[in-house]
Amino acid sequence: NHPLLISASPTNTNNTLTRTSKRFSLRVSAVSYKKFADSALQETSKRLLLEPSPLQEKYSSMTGLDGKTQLEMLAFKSSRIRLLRSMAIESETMQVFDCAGFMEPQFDTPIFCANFFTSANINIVVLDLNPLHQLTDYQDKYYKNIMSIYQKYAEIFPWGGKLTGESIKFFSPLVMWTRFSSSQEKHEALFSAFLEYYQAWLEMTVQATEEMDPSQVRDNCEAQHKYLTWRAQKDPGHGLLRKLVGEAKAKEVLRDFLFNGVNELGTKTFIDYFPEYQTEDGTVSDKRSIVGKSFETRPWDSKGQFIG
Ligand code: BLA
Repeated sequence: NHPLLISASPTNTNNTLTRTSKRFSLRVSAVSYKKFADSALQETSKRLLLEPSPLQEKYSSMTGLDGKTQLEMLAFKSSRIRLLRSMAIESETMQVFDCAGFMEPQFDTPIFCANFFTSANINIVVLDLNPLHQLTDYQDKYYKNIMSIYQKYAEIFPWGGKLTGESIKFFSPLVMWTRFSSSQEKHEALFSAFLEYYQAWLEMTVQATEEMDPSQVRDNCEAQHKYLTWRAQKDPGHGLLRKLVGEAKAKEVLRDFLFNGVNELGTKTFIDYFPEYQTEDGTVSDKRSIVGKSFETRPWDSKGQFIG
């Protein structure tokens, strides 16, 4: 129990107790992602002054409609990090972890993105520093020198096969996209990969120089807004989240917590950014994808060059 968590929810005097008892009950299940968030926060507070996000008062924990599934949220900010948030979902049959870090728009540093879904049979993993821009300069600046991080895990976590084609432009050459069945070894490797990617993101965050040119700041802001708009509308976790907490609550969690900023950072709509999703009557298509599944193999070479 790190002090950050307790200071984050001053109103919940029971916090320590709930978390301790949950930890205990977790010993029966194979995987818990709670320590992932704890470790990331610990690393962050070594480098930056973290404050609780105003979102933390509204979102700390929820119970699913089944009365059993637990959802736990953490949300922090710092002078340069607009939002660092995580959600861990735990039930008897499944564990989900969604952790993201979004910068203030004066910075063009990538978005930290860890999305882990674990059920009895399968793990679905995306771990990446999602790029804000697609330019070669940008790739060189942020990824070229750290491709070794990806290479270190390439063998144990091979490319997960075809995915929603639209997703690839939100991923960087560093992305770890993989599926595997659970084993102690894989889960330990996932933990160290998570921390290593997180450390790389943290280092970029600390080193980043603030953009002074208003048009560049606008570009960063729009790129982040486009990203949030995509994920708030089409993220693959939506279906499960709706099942767990119901339609209305899921929408609120998605737009206000997980992809916070979608209502504040810009005014463009989903259709403005992704017109190919417009249906005859002007609404957004329910389809997850227009282009379909693609990229059977990794579309970047080991140096991070896009090979399509
Ligand atoms: C599956 N999650 C997936 C897949 C991807 C991602 C690529 C494979 C299916 C596909 O190709 O769409 C993750 N996709 C991402 C991420 C980005 C993206 C991170 O575009 C970022 C830009 N996953 C979660 C959460 C839940 C979850 C919070 O992150 C549940 C609450 C569940 N993901 C989940 C499930 C599947 C999945 C159940 C398998 C079902 C499916 O493929 O539809």
